[in-house]
Amino acid sequence: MTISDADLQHYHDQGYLIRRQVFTAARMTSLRDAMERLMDRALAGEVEIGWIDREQRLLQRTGQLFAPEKYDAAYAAWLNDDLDTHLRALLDAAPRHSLFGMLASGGGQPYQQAWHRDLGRPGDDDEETFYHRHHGKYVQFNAPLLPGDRFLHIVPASHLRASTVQEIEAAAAGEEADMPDALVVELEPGDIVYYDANLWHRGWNPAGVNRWSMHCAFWRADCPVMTHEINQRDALLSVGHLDRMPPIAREYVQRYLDNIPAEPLRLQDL
Ligand SMILES: O=C(O)CCC(=O)C(=O)O
Repeated sequence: MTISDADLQHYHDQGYLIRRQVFTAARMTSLRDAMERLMDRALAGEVEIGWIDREQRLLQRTGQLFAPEKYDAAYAAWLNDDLDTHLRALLDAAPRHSLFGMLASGGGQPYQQAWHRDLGRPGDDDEETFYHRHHGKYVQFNAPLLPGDRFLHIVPASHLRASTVQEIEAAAAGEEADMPDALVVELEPGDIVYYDANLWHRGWNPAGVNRWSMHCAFWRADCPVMTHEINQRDALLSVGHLDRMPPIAREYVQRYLDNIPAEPLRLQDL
Protein backbone atom coordinates (compact mmCIF):
# COMPACT_ATOMS: atom_id res chain seq x y z
CA MET A 1 0.00 0.00 0.00
CA THR A 2 2.99 2.32 -0.05
CA ILE A 3 3.71 5.15 -2.47
CA SER A 4 7.33 5.03 -3.64
CA ASP A 5 9.57 7.98 -4.42
CA ALA A 6 9.17 7.13 -8.12
CA ASP A 7 5.37 7.24 -7.68
CA LEU A 8 5.63 10.66 -6.06
CA GLN A 9 7.87 11.91 -8.83
CA HIS A 10 5.37 10.72 -11.41
CA TYR A 11 2.47 12.31 -9.54
CA HIS A 12 4.17 15.69 -9.30
CA ASP A 13 5.57 15.66 -12.86
CA GLN A 14 2.54 14.29 -14.66
CA GLY A 15 -0.24 15.48 -12.36
CA TYR A 16 -1.64 11.98 -11.88
CA LEU A 17 -0.67 8.58 -10.52
CA ILE A 18 -2.31 5.23 -11.24
CA ARG A 19 -1.82 2.47 -8.67
CA ARG A 20 -3.10 -0.91 -9.79
CA GLN A 21 -4.64 -3.62 -7.63
CA VAL A 22 -4.00 -1.92 -4.33
CA PHE A 23 -7.44 -2.77 -2.87
CA THR A 24 -8.64 -6.30 -2.23
CA ALA A 25 -11.69 -7.86 -3.83
CA ALA A 26 -13.23 -7.95 -0.34
CA ARG A 27 -12.76 -4.18 -0.02
CA MET A 28 -14.44 -3.60 -3.38
CA THR A 29 -17.33 -5.83 -2.35
CA SER A 30 -17.70 -3.95 0.92
CA LEU A 31 -18.01 -0.64 -0.95
CA ARG A 32 -20.49 -2.02 -3.50
CA ASP A 33 -22.52 -3.46 -0.62
CA ALA A 34 -22.54 -0.03 1.02
CA MET A 35 -24.02 1.44 -2.19
CA GLU A 36 -26.67 -1.27 -2.22
CA ARG A 37 -27.54 -0.42 1.40
CA LEU A 38 -27.74 3.27 0.49
CA MET A 39 -30.20 2.47 -2.29
CA ASP A 40 -32.20 0.22 0.06
CA ARG A 41 -32.48 3.09 2.54
CA ALA A 42 -33.41 5.51 -0.22
CA LEU A 43 -36.12 3.18 -1.52
CA ALA A 44 -37.45 2.86 2.03
CA GLY A 45 -37.71 6.67 2.20
CA GLU A 46 -35.01 7.05 4.86
CA VAL A 47 -32.62 9.14 2.76
CA GLU A 48 -32.86 11.11 -0.45
CA ILE A 49 -30.61 10.35 -3.40
CA GLY A 50 -30.92 11.08 -7.12
CA TRP A 51 -31.89 8.29 -9.49
CA ILE A 52 -31.08 7.58 -13.12
CA ASP A 53 -33.72 4.85 -12.93
CA ARG A 54 -35.28 3.98 -9.59
CA GLU A 55 -36.89 0.72 -10.79
CA GLN A 56 -33.58 -0.55 -12.12
CA ARG A 57 -31.73 0.55 -8.95
CA LEU A 58 -29.50 2.92 -10.91
CA LEU A 59 -28.50 5.75 -8.62
CA GLN A 60 -27.11 9.06 -9.82
CA ARG A 61 -23.79 10.56 -8.88
CA THR A 62 -23.93 11.15 -5.16
CA GLY A 63 -21.82 13.29 -2.82
CA GLN A 64 -21.36 13.78 0.91
CA LEU A 65 -21.22 10.10 1.76
CA PHE A 66 -19.76 11.01 5.16
CA ALA A 67 -22.95 12.89 6.12
CA PRO A 68 -24.91 10.99 8.80
CA GLU A 69 -27.81 9.88 6.60
CA LYS A 70 -25.54 8.52 3.85
CA TYR A 71 -22.66 7.35 6.03
CA ASP A 72 -21.65 3.70 5.97
CA ALA A 73 -18.91 2.09 8.03
CA ALA A 74 -17.46 0.66 4.79
CA TYR A 75 -16.37 4.12 3.55
CA ALA A 76 -14.67 4.99 6.82
CA ALA A 77 -12.95 1.58 7.05
CA TRP A 78 -11.53 2.08 3.54
CA LEU A 79 -10.21 5.52 4.41
CA ASN A 80 -8.89 4.27 7.73
CA ASP A 81 -7.23 1.04 6.61
CA ASP A 82 -6.20 1.62 2.98
CA LEU A 83 -6.33 5.18 1.73
CA ASP A 84 -4.68 7.01 4.61
CA THR A 85 -1.18 5.69 3.80
CA HIS A 86 -1.44 6.88 0.18
CA LEU A 87 -2.96 10.24 1.03
CA ARG A 88 -0.33 11.07 3.65
CA ALA A 89 2.44 10.29 1.18
CA LEU A 90 0.88 12.27 -1.66
CA LEU A 91 0.18 15.31 0.50
CA ASP A 92 3.32 14.95 2.63
CA ALA A 93 1.19 16.03 5.59
CA ALA A 94 -1.80 15.00 7.66
CA PRO A 95 -4.83 15.14 5.34
CA ARG A 96 -8.27 16.48 6.13
CA HIS A 97 -11.65 15.54 4.72
CA SER A 98 -12.96 17.61 1.82
CA LEU A 99 -15.27 15.67 -0.54
CA PHE A 100 -16.32 12.03 -0.47
CA GLY A 101 -18.72 10.76 -3.11
CA MET A 102 -19.34 8.43 -6.01
CA LEU A 103 -19.64 9.06 -9.74
CA ALA A 104 -22.41 6.98 -11.27
CA SER A 105 -23.84 6.53 -14.73
CA GLY A 106 -25.83 3.85 -16.48
CA GLY A 107 -29.02 2.84 -18.17
CA GLY A 108 -27.81 4.19 -21.51
CA GLN A 109 -28.04 7.78 -20.26
CA PRO A 110 -25.12 9.73 -21.80
CA TYR A 111 -22.66 11.44 -19.45
CA GLN A 112 -20.48 13.88 -21.35
CA GLN A 113 -18.56 16.60 -19.56
CA ALA A 114 -16.68 19.39 -21.28
CA TRP A 115 -12.93 19.46 -20.69
CA HIS A 116 -12.16 21.47 -17.58
CA ARG A 117 -9.77 22.22 -14.75
CA ASP A 118 -11.75 21.98 -11.49
CA LEU A 119 -10.37 25.03 -9.71
CA GLY A 120 -8.48 26.59 -12.57
CA ARG A 121 -8.67 29.77 -14.51
CA PRO A 122 -7.72 28.96 -18.11
CA GLY A 123 -6.52 32.02 -19.94
CA ASP A 124 -5.93 34.20 -16.84
CA ASP A 125 -2.66 36.12 -16.72
CA ASP A 126 -1.64 34.45 -13.46
CA GLU A 127 -2.87 30.98 -14.41
CA GLU A 128 0.44 29.20 -14.00
CA THR A 129 1.27 30.91 -10.68
CA PHE A 130 -2.15 29.89 -9.35
CA TYR A 131 -1.56 26.20 -10.16
CA HIS A 132 1.90 26.22 -8.60
CA ARG A 133 0.54 27.88 -5.46
CA HIS A 134 -1.91 25.07 -4.77
CA HIS A 135 -0.33 21.94 -6.29
CA GLY A 136 0.51 19.36 -3.65
CA LYS A 137 -1.87 20.82 -1.06
CA TYR A 138 -4.80 18.74 -2.27
CA VAL A 139 -5.40 15.50 -4.08
CA GLN A 140 -8.42 13.99 -5.79
CA PHE A 141 -9.05 10.41 -6.87
CA ASN A 142 -11.27 8.07 -8.88
CA ALA A 143 -11.48 4.43 -7.78
CA PRO A 144 -13.93 2.30 -9.78
CA LEU A 145 -16.14 -0.32 -8.16
CA LEU A 146 -17.27 -1.78 -11.51
CA PRO A 147 -15.10 -3.30 -14.29
CA GLY A 148 -14.06 -1.56 -17.49
CA ASP A 149 -13.92 2.03 -16.21
CA ARG A 150 -12.67 4.06 -19.19
CA PHE A 151 -14.54 7.26 -18.43
CA LEU A 152 -11.93 9.65 -17.08
CA HIS A 153 -9.94 11.43 -19.78
CA ILE A 154 -6.92 13.55 -18.88
CA VAL A 155 -4.15 15.59 -20.44
CA PRO A 156 -1.01 14.38 -18.64
CA ALA A 157 1.37 17.05 -17.32
CA SER A 158 -1.07 19.89 -17.95
CA HIS A 159 -1.54 20.71 -14.25
CA LEU A 160 1.23 23.27 -13.70
CA ARG A 161 1.31 25.24 -16.91
CA ALA A 162 -0.83 27.83 -18.60
CA SER A 163 -3.51 26.49 -20.94
CA THR A 164 -2.77 26.52 -24.65
CA VAL A 165 -5.10 28.13 -27.19
CA GLN A 166 -6.04 24.65 -28.47
CA GLU A 167 -6.95 23.52 -24.95
CA ILE A 168 -9.14 26.54 -24.33
CA GLU A 169 -10.82 25.97 -27.69
CA ALA A 170 -11.32 22.27 -26.91
CA ALA A 171 -12.95 23.16 -23.58
CA ALA A 172 -15.28 25.61 -25.32
CA ALA A 173 -16.18 23.05 -27.99
CA GLY A 174 -17.88 20.78 -25.40
CA GLU A 175 -18.91 17.48 -26.93
CA GLU A 176 -17.17 18.29 -30.21
CA ALA A 177 -13.83 18.77 -28.50
CA ASP A 178 -10.62 17.57 -30.04
CA MET A 179 -8.15 17.80 -27.13
CA PRO A 180 -4.44 17.45 -27.98
CA ASP A 181 -2.53 14.71 -26.10
CA ALA A 182 -5.62 13.37 -24.31
CA LEU A 183 -5.29 10.05 -22.48
CA VAL A 184 -8.09 7.66 -21.54
CA VAL A 185 -7.50 6.39 -17.99
CA GLU A 186 -8.20 2.65 -17.97
CA LEU A 187 -9.10 1.30 -14.56
CA GLU A 188 -10.48 -1.87 -12.99
CA PRO A 189 -11.82 -2.44 -9.47
CA GLY A 190 -8.83 -2.48 -7.11
CA ASP A 191 -7.12 0.32 -9.08
CA ILE A 192 -7.07 4.00 -8.24
CA VAL A 193 -6.01 7.17 -10.04
CA TYR A 194 -4.88 10.11 -7.92
CA TYR A 195 -4.79 13.45 -9.73
CA ASP A 196 -4.39 17.14 -9.34
CA ALA A 197 -7.87 18.44 -10.06
CA ASN A 198 -6.34 21.23 -12.13
CA LEU A 199 -5.12 18.74 -14.70
CA TRP A 200 -7.24 19.16 -17.83
CA HIS A 201 -9.80 16.35 -17.56
CA ARG A 202 -13.34 15.33 -18.32
CA GLY A 203 -15.79 12.52 -17.54
CA TRP A 204 -16.86 10.86 -20.78
CA ASN A 205 -19.40 8.06 -21.04
CA PRO A 206 -21.56 8.83 -24.09
CA ALA A 207 -23.09 5.34 -24.22
CA GLY A 208 -24.22 5.58 -20.59
CA VAL A 209 -22.48 2.35 -19.62
CA ASN A 210 -23.01 1.42 -15.96
CA ARG A 211 -20.36 3.12 -13.87
CA TRP A 212 -19.64 3.40 -10.17
CA SER A 213 -16.43 5.18 -9.28
CA MET A 214 -15.56 6.54 -5.86
CA HIS A 215 -14.59 10.19 -6.31
CA CYS A 216 -13.06 11.95 -3.32
CA ALA A 217 -10.81 14.89 -2.49
CA PHE A 218 -8.61 15.76 0.48
CA TRP A 219 -6.57 18.77 1.55
CA ARG A 220 -3.62 19.18 3.83
CA ALA A 221 -4.92 19.68 7.36
CA ASP A 222 -3.53 23.21 7.57
CA CYS A 223 -5.52 24.41 4.53
CA PRO A 224 -8.63 26.26 5.74
CA VAL A 225 -12.03 24.94 4.71
CA MET A 226 -13.36 26.88 1.72
CA THR A 227 -16.77 28.02 0.55
CA HIS A 228 -17.29 24.97 -1.68
CA GLU A 229 -16.75 22.62 1.28
CA ILE A 230 -18.54 24.45 4.08
CA ASN A 231 -22.05 23.11 3.48
CA GLN A 232 -21.14 19.79 5.15
CA ARG A 233 -20.30 21.29 8.52
CA ASP A 234 -23.66 21.04 10.31
CA ALA A 235 -24.29 17.46 9.22
CA LEU A 236 -20.81 16.35 10.30
CA LEU A 237 -21.36 17.96 13.69
CA SER A 238 -24.49 15.86 14.37
CA VAL A 239 -24.45 14.43 17.88
CA GLY A 240 -22.71 11.05 18.07
CA HIS A 241 -21.76 10.99 14.38
CA LEU A 242 -17.98 11.21 14.81
CA ASP A 243 -18.08 8.57 17.54
CA ARG A 244 -19.19 6.00 14.96
CA MET A 245 -15.97 6.33 12.95
CA PRO A 246 -12.71 4.42 13.32
CA PRO A 247 -9.92 6.60 14.71
CA ILE A 248 -8.05 7.65 11.57
CA ALA A 249 -11.22 8.40 9.60
CA ARG A 250 -12.55 10.37 12.53
CA GLU A 251 -9.37 12.47 12.57
CA TYR A 252 -9.92 13.34 8.90
CA VAL A 253 -13.32 14.79 9.71
CA GLN A 254 -12.13 16.39 12.95
CA ARG A 255 -9.34 18.19 11.07
CA TYR A 256 -11.95 19.54 8.66
CA LEU A 257 -14.11 20.74 11.58
CA ASP A 258 -11.10 22.24 13.37
CA ASN A 259 -10.07 24.27 10.36
CA ILE A 260 -13.24 26.15 9.53
CA PRO A 261 -12.46 29.85 9.51
CA ALA A 262 -14.97 32.50 10.62
CA GLU A 263 -15.23 33.73 7.04
CA PRO A 264 -14.41 30.92 4.55
CA LEU A 265 -12.87 32.08 1.30
CA ARG A 266 -13.18 30.77 -2.23
CA LEU A 267 -10.12 28.88 -3.38
CA GLN A 268 -9.69 31.44 -6.13
CA ASP A 269 -9.22 34.08 -3.43
CA LEU A 270 -6.58 32.21 -1.43
O1 LIG B 1 -16.32 11.66 -14.41
C1 LIG B 1 -15.16 11.85 -14.08
O2 LIG B 1 -14.33 10.93 -13.96
C2 LIG B 1 -14.65 13.23 -13.82
C3 LIG B 1 -15.58 14.04 -12.98
C4 LIG B 1 -15.20 15.48 -12.95
O3 LIG B 1 -14.21 15.86 -13.48
C5 LIG B 1 -16.03 16.47 -12.31
O4 LIG B 1 -17.15 16.18 -11.89
O5 LIG B 1 -15.60 17.65 -12.23
